[in-house]
Amino acid sequence: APADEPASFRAILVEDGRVEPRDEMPEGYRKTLVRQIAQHAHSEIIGMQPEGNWVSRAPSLRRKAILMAKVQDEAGHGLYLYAAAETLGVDRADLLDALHSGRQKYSSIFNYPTLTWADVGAIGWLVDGAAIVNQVPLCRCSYGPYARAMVRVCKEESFHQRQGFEILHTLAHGSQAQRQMAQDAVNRYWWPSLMMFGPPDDDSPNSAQSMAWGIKRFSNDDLRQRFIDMTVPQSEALGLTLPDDGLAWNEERGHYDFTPVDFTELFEVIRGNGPCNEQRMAHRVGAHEDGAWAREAAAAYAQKQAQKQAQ
Ligand code: FAQ
Repeated sequence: APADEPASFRAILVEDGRVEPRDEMPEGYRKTLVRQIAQHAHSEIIGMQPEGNWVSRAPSLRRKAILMAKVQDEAGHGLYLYAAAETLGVDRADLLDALHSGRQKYSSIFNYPTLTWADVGAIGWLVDGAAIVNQVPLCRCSYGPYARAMVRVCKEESFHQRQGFEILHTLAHGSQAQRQMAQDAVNRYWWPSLMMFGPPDDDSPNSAQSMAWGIKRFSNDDLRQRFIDMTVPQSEALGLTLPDDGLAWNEERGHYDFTPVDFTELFEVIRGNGPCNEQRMAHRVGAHEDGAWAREAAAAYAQKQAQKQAQ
């Protein structure tokens, strides 16, 4: 255990209790949580862009209304998570600065383009599906505010996953061209979705400490396997294939075998060399700059109210 670990903190972990903002905690624990929660929040906010790209081109009024609600949910998750990070004594404005200057990361998955309407289905089914598998255990994270935030987020992600599945189901049972569009989207999003779980366990510098602290409950590889096991039967229900010839049920392991993931692609995307990294960051920074007037107005209003109350 780190030298600065208070006995009271250890006692909470041993009892599988929740660490709350006022509790003493090691500095490393606080820093790790800020890193993970901020990255998670940034992912939700940047994650609005790929699907937002299709709001104005959704194929029907019903699809458009559903997609707008989904994208707004992601904004809500992001704000909710920034609030959870703020309980650790950091400032939201500083976290945004860290995102905009590239000091903090966001999920690799949002650096891929959404080329067709079927991509909206593939993101809902696969990306939200992977997010749920990763986040359900986070509902039991040792840090109370993060764990509680995850409960509501997971409920909304379940709805997102179903809407994606339903889009793909409709396309897969439509015309030949629609079927092909659905299959193409799944082919492009499958491997990047597996990369969302992070590097393999033996190449994951943060895992051991995060698991010892009860922040992560399962390893990156275990969650990746769980996602694959859950998704293969769903692909069969959709009538679509997953782009991996190596997928096969392994009776002995009780899991699906699969071809090893090419993690050089993940590391390249994290380094900034994915297909859309530049575009995503430019759009985010631009939106932040365009919003300066709203932040200034809110600050001026708050100041005025405070002055009135002081009088
Ligand atoms: N992309 O030592 P580890 C969503 C970084 S879902 C980018 O294994 P850790 C919902 C990692 O930060 C997506 N970077 O790290 C949605 C670390 O770098 P650092 C968001 C990655 O933290 C759906 C380094 O590599 N979900 O937004 C990635 O123990 C649809 C070494 O890795 C979450 O953030 C990656 N894929 O495990 C929204 C979940 N993988 O920080 C819109 C919470 C790893 O030391 C539309 N986060 N890195 O500089 C987690 O569970 C963990 O942070 C992991 C990584 C599992 C992502």
